[in-house]
Amino acid sequence: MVAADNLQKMPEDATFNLAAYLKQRQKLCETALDQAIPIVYPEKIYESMRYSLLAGGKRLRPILCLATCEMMGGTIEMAMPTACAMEMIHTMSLIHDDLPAMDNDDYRRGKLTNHKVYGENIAILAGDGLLAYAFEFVATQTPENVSRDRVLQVIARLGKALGAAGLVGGQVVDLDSEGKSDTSLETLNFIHNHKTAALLEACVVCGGIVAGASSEDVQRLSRYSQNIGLAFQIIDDILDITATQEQLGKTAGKDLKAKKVTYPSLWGIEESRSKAQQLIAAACQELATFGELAKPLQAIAHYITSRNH
Ligand code: GRG
Repeated sequence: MVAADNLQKMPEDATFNLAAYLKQRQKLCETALDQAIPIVYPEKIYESMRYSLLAGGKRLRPILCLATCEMMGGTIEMAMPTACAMEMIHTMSLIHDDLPAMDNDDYRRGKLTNHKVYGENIAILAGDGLLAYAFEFVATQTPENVSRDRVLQVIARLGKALGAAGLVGGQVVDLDSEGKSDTSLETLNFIHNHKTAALLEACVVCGGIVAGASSEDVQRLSRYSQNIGLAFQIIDDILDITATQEQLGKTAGKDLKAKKVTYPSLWGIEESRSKAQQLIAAACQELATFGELAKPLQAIAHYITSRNH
């Protein structure tokens, strides 16, 4: 959930209440996600999938997807299955990232990690189950007023964002870079453009595609989301140093312990913060052409740099 003290740092804007907006959207997403996966036989796997999927989290990805669809003239109903799929995929990536073979973490979203509760074998399968179901969900649940051609485009974009050309590729280079103090800025950017920005981009772009965005607008959305994606990761790196485990809901200070090169380790905290702000300004500028309709996406972009968890 969005902490009130966090939002006070947002630029003043009397016409748009981001805290209320996020709260309302989070609630919509929670309900849709809860309904998306009923528990049937074999119960254990559905319980494990639901354990991580419904463990909280900011729901930033589905909210971005819904907000973009609305900005481009679509409705929440049109984008909700895609938005839920994004959160399923994000959650599966967190489950696998936390495994002993990867980051080996005990806590996530303030709770024990999936493998700590269900065991490694079920955690791997819960991730696999969420990944497969995400695609099925988009294909079968997207309402009829979204053309099948758009649904196909969403599925293709999603596959690309997740595979070796996206999250998986970013994770591979991240694993390779562990403990290497000579990791270059270029490699660091590669990791985060793929590990973090690719899924955020898919959320925004697919929200636009569902609503029928033109290819020119898709390019704009793509540039907006690549900028917020990198800014998001810079802030994530800063929070790993400055925030507590309680605020993060996961182990703090992990990057330093793992001797990982991060943005603050290259630039320092203040310079990193200022680079993140520059990226957010550029992201907001990309959407200027949409006028008032861009307010939610622009406010979410600012929230990314002001968040404390
Ligand atoms: C996608 C097929 C497939 C495999 C996964 C493990 C892996 C490959 C990739 C790792 C991806 C990863 C964990 C990236 C980090 C992204 C990130 C910054 C997560 C934190 O996001 P928040 O702060 O978390 O939005 P909440 O809990 O609020 O949703």
